[in-house]
Amino acid sequence: MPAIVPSVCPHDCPDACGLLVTVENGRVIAVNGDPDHPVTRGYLCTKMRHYEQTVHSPRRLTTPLLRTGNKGSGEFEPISWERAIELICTNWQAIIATHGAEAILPYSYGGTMGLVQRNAGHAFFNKLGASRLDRTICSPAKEAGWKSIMGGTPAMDPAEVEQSDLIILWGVNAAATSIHAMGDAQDARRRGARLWAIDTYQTPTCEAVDEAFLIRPGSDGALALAMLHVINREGLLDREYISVNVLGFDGLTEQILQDCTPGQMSEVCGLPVGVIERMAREYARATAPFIRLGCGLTRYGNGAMNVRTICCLPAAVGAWAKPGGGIFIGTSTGGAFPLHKVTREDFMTTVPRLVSMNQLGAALTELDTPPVMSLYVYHSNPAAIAPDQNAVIRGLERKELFTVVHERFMTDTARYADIVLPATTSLEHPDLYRCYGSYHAQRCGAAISPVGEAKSNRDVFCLLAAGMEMDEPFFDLSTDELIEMMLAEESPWRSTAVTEQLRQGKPVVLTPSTEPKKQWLTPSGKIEVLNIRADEPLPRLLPTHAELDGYPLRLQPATTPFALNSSFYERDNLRSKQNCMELLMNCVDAEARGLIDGETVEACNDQGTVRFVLRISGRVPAGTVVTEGVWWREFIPGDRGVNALTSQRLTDGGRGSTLYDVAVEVKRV
Ligand SMILES: Nc1nc2c(c(=O)[nH]1)N[C@H]1C(S)=C(S)[C@@H](COP(=O)(O)OP(=O)(O)OC[C@H]3O[C@@H](n4cnc5c(=O)[nH]c(N)nc54)[C@H](O)[C@@H]3O)O[C@H]1N2
Ligand SMILES: Nc1nc2c(c(=O)[nH]1)N[C@H]1C(S)=C(S)[C@@H](COP(=O)(O)OP(=O)(O)OC[C@H]3O[C@@H](n4cnc5c(=O)[nH]c(N)nc54)[C@H](O)[C@@H]3O)O[C@H]1N2
Ligand code: SF4
Ligand SMILES: [Mo]
Repeated sequence: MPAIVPSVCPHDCPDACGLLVTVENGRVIAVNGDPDHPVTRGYLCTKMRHYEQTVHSPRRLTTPLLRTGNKGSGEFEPISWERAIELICTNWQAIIATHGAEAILPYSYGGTMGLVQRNAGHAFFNKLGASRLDRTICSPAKEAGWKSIMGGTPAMDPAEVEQSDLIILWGVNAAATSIHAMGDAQDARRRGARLWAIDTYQTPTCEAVDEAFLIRPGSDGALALAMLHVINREGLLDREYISVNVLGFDGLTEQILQDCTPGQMSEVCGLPVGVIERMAREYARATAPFIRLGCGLTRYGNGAMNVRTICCLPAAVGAWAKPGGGIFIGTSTGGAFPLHKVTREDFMTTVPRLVSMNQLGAALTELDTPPVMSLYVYHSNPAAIAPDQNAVIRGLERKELFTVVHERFMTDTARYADIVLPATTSLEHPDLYRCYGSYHAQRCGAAISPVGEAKSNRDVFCLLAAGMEMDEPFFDLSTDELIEMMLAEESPWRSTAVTEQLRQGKPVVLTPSTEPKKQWLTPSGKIEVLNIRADEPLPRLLPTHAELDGYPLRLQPATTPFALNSSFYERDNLRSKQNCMELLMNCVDAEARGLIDGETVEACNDQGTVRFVLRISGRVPAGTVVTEGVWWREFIPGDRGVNALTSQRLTDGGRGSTLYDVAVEVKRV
């Protein structure tokens, strides 16, 4: 008889869906959405609908491997776990003796979001004294922009969207990346709310809204400033709300009256003046306008400023005062579980150097004092996902670099490893999950035993700790014992009853310790449009990096519904829905270059050259080209992926990646 086992989706997605896993004879035969999970409501995205095909994929790594061919060749022979751990520890001991422990660099990110498995390496590397990784590839500019105006104010409840009459999906491809939020927005629309999307090209989300506004990459700040200009000019500000809740609004209006007319900003963002004016009026006149702010507009040299400027809009019209009004950027439930019990910063005896994950290429090829002599990668695929792929690969090719990759599949990164270790999928290990799209959390156990000889992140770090002769009792604790330690500590975010439900594996709702929208957690207690502590005290127009690069087309590396970053490319059915690594281009740009639909083209800039199959498409405005997905090298037309065109430059706040701030020229091969 098959058994139904509850689990949680481990992916880097706002939802952390509740799963119901059907297990028969130790194998997963189906995975469904939990109908009783308040966010999931029984439906999963296309990617996870057949997760059993990932779990039991013939491509799964099932034993440790030792490199036999050149780096990158993918030639390996199986070895035992004992031998693998012994080789890693002997190499590390030699490196530490010669260069010191800072010569070892961990690299991890979003393969699993479970609190224990995601953070499993921290205690080990803290104890070792290895270099620390600045995990800033995703959305730190969004957080920095929010923080500079809203301080530590928690996110509003996204469920309020149902009370809004104007919903703006701003720089978020919700139909692909937050399907349940998209469902909520559609429900509100059916009840009469208007739904807008603001994007750089016609995404699946744009297809599903009342009106989509396509702007130039990184120009959201210009659009928001122009809207504020119009709202002010036409007397649509909520002056009473501003006088009580907002600091420094007059300084902003003075600045934008001169410099940010719709005419001037239209040149920057590409929308006609009349459209900007209409957007401003409709936004200001809506009863409870709700903005869902995505990551799209944040991965630019001006990303934090874009967020900060958009955050002035609800303050200007008093949207926060109404149920359903405001901006949602994502929940932050850090206070709910004492993660320090897993990460053990107290194991550090010194504070080792911090290396940006966005500058891995430079770290591997340029750092000295000491050079990086060993890289340990777990639940991440930097050879594909990190910016400036050419620099990353040059680094990974270094003969003296000792690379270990703990993975489920033979990824682009694993191909460069000296030793590959097989990793469990989320159905093969326990964990505790929270999420960033709502205030839910859930704990789960393993649904099946590990496939082959795969081991979880936590279990591997316990073996490595023993191999490096670390005598901390912490490394004898199981994942469940660590979860129990976190749950045992009381937190205002969860009552005793909620903690008990977590122990039983039920989805729960966490309660933020401050009530959102009631209080501004900034030094002045107001929304700080004027922030005297920031380098730029007031929001203003900042340029992107790429507009100064001198290449004519802006490239958008975008997300696809059929993959999640570089995950899911093992699945033939999902890959075939993406067709191949395409470059979408407007017919105007194609004609100007004499390019034909379906031919192989090369996009190039100062970082590198990448081959794509050209797709002439009306979904992309002239001047912008788009490619979707982060493809594995074995499936692409050339030998480099899209990140050979992205750069190691950082955002204006938060030290984030500028993965979308790219300019290129495109030509026939
Ligand atoms: N199916 C799927 N789901 C995912 C992921 C995935 O790869 N695939 N990735 C996961 C991860 S790690 C993350 S961080 C989230 C990200 O999810 P989102 O927050 O949705 O971010 P993106 O999809 O990166 O970008 C959102 C949209 O912004 C647009 N955009 C790009 N630049 C600009 C700009 O300058 N202005 C405006 N207005 N729009 C712009 C892009 O075209 C895209 O449609 O999704 C998660 N979920
Ligand atoms: N061009 C371009 N580049 C991007 C993006 C983009 O949209 N375009 N998105 C960026 C963003 S937002 C992010 S967050 C990053 C994400 O970058 P990554 O965090 O590297 O995410 P993935 O590409 O999904 O790779 C995760 C890997 O972890 C492995 N894995 C899964 N579970 C486990 C486990 O339990 N243990 C171990 N050891 N391995 C496991 C998976 O097999 C997979 O290969 O990429 C960034 N890079
Ligand atoms: S990737 Fe997101 S939408 Fe899909 S199942 Fe996981 S949590 Fe749910
Ligand atoms: Mo991300």
